[in-house]
Amino acid sequence: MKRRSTTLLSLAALLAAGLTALPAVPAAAAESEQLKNGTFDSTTDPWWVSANVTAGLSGGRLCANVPGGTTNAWDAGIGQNDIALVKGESYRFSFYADTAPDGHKVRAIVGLSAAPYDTYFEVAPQLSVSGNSYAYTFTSPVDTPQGQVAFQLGGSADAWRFCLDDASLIGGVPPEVYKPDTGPRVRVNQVAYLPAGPKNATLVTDKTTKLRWQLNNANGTVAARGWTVPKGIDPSSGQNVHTIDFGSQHRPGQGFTLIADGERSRPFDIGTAAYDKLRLDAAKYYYTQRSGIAIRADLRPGYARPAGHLGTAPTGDGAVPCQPGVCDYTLDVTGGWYDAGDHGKYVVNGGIATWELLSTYERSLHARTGRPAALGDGTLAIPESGNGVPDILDEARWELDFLLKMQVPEGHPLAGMAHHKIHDEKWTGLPLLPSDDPQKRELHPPSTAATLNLAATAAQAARLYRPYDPAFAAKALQAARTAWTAALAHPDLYASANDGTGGGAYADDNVTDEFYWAAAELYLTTGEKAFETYVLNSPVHQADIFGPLGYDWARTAAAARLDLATVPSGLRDRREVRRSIVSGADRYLATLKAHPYGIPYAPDGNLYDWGSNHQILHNAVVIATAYDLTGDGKYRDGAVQSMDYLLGRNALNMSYVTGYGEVNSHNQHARWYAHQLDPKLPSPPAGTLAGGPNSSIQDPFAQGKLQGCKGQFCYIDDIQSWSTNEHTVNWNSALARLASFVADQS
Ligand code: 9MR
Repeated sequence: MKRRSTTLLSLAALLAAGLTALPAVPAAAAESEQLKNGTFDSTTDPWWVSANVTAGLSGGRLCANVPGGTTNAWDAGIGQNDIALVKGESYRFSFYADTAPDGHKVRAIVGLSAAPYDTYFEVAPQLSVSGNSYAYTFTSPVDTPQGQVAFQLGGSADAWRFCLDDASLIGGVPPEVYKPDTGPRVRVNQVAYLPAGPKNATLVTDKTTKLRWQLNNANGTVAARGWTVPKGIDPSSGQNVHTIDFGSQHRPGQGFTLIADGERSRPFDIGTAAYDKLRLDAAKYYYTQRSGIAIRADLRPGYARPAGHLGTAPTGDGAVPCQPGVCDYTLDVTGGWYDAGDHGKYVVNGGIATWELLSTYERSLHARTGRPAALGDGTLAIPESGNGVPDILDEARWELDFLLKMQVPEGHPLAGMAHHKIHDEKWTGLPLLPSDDPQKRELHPPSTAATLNLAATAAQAARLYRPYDPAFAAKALQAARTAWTAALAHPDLYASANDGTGGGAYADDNVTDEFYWAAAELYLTTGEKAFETYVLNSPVHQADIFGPLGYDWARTAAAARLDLATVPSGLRDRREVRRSIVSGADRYLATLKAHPYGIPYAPDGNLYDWGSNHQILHNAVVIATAYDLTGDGKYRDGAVQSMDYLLGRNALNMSYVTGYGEVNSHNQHARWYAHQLDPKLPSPPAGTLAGGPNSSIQDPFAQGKLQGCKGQFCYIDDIQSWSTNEHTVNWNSALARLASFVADQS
């Protein structure tokens, strides 16, 4: 049945009101309907219906009786297949729907009808008993003859009825132009500037000559005034910008605003409290990432959930087999942290994240401003709080125990090597609690990179846990030695870039940096000559490793270099090592000074990398370490200033840390913090870092909205944008580390 759409109604209303300015109508000939029989006048063909649903015609609609008691949205549904989608073409997807009882949701998708069942567009509107029309525009990221429109109806405890009419997918429509709401043009750190720290802001304006600015207190009185400095076009955003330096203002307070060019910034504080909290929140993130343990409501109100992936095969991690043909044993790999928004657990990424948490703690032992008690026992509200061990060590231990379980046991081929990863056989949809994951779990082949990651982190753990748990320290060191020997015997077992179904590939075919890192940690813990010699002879040791992109899970040389520079040892050329940190920091500081948004990040070709936010943090960590080494305030200020960008001084005018700043990322791609898709689920916890701008926008959602984006604009706070807006353990560790440094500067 053809219903009058709400668009037509409002157009009629406009005409009745005497308004003649009609929206531009695209040439009708270019538009073409892709769905067959969306009006259900005499039949429901060619729509399919899942076996557990009964559907038929009712009042010129297709009505479906949906059973209760299913788990996932895709456990029940109706749809149509064999729809040709054209890459780069925009489509208007529209339908009418009603429901009984009121308030049910439908997950309406356009995707692939065959494995791997990719979703190109999805919405989940809440339906009403009286019925509504819905219309959306998206751009297809692929060419396929196997497109599908589906209405997923599962996941409800109770039975319900869904009725559909006027389903339409029209190709050739003008693309929807996505324009982010960037708010006031004065861009500040929306959280806090340190009283004694640098205070900078960026003004977006067409004006090319200097302008007046003023800083207002919360009560509206003027606290400071000055002139902007015009900077021209900023390549990272394409905007014409000025900078504002109000560093002369030292008095603490809340609710300041900065006014320039007729615009008032979002409010911010001058104070230190936010960083004490951020240090803890960034580290508290890990508890709710834990696998194999129920998350307690008393420790994380709103985040309680059953333990995920306990038990055995096929869906538990208690006795996980390998992928077919890879091994003939099973391993108990329960525990550890989930990597990100998915349920995978990856040794290389878990390893670098563990190193960074451990290093946050280790820095507090050695740095001039370090305060070990700040992350000590009782600070993180975790089950182990009160056991006499610093909480940050307890949290890292949860992952370390898992990493050790990934090592191939004695008596098997490749004994001593570490399996690269363990995850689902196939990708799952969102939302999905870890405890509801129906997929088969599999171990993937051992790799040299994973083995060296294990060696490095277990060796580091051995020195840090020795005062608290000597037996664990000894076990960790033994595992590290075993891994090191195994890696030397199998130096080129690389994880395949094609092994990315059901989990991330984390492929890396250059492991000279991982060898260097493992040798460095083994040396720092044991002081043994053989490891020192390996470090000194490594081609990475003298190399210039501080390039524009920050260190990360694949580029681990900096982990070694930073520790060799800061952890006490008798390393023969330790002075040169320390000097290399300072010269890397000088370069990052020069980048920051030249950047009108004040960041130590200017990637080649302005190509923001996947997870750019943590790379910015990592470059800032190098600057912070130069301060720890030299005590020179310019490095302290550079590191502190880098935080401004993450907390709102950026082209999008948003904080990338959940719960921090007036406008902040809170829809990160996540299966169990999927509040955007299911209001009963929480958003990510406060202190969760979003990956941030990623020029390559690999996910279809971002491709539909951000095509042609420039640098800083390649980000969208939507749960579907897994390439710009995921959260992950190795990014939050960067936040924990820098937040900890900044908190120590108060
Ligand atoms: O952060 C990872 C990025 O560097 C890689 O290029 C990308 C592709 O392998 O994977 C990213 O990591 C994701 C992983 O594959 C799966 N879990 C979520 C991770 C963050 O998006």
